Amino acid sequence: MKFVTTNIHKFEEVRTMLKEFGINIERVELKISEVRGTNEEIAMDAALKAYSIIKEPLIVEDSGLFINALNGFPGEFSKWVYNKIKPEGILKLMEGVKDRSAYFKAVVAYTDGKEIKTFTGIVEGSISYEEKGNKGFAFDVIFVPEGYSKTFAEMPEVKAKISHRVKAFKEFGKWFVKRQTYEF
Ligand code: ITT
Repeated sequence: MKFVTTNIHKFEEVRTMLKEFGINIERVELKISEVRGTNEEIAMDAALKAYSIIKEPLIVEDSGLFINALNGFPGEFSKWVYNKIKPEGILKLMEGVKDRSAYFKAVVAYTDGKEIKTFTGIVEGSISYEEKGNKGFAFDVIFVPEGYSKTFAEMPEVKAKISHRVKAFKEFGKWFVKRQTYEF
């Protein structure tokens, strides 16, 4: 199965987990222009665009960090915001803000050219007061999942179990296996 992404971290975070479902993924790097919209709309649009190029069953994933006190910012703009202001810039925006609750969301879109399906995963948590840890990527250094006191960047083994991405891909895995069972 092709996983179309320019982000190697996304790929590495789900590769082993998907093997447990008997799904072997191969990363394909394609520059696809993203539409403006929700993670669902972006993922579905990207899946269809990628399919028109590679013409094989594939998955794409669109994700982001949503901070409640900032009305969901950076959300669908996470990649761009990360490149511009880094976690440091987010911490500045959050100075003096009491409600630090936030969540990561990932939407996986699968298409085989005939059908298109999406699977969503969310992990709740909060924004830390400083950057911590050196594992993971992007906003992992400032995201503390609910029930923990360390950031994702300090606990990759926890992230591998509870992340938005892992949840979304597990839903996909379950659906895909079931679908194969009933296919003749
Ligand atoms: P694609 O080629 O798959 O699109 P991308 O990195 O451009 O790779 P997105 O457009 O979905 O992916 O942007 C998601 C951004 O959200 C990502 O670049 C990070 O800034 C942030 N993000 C998503 N998941 C994250 C995670 O698990 N840890 C830290 N930051 C994350």
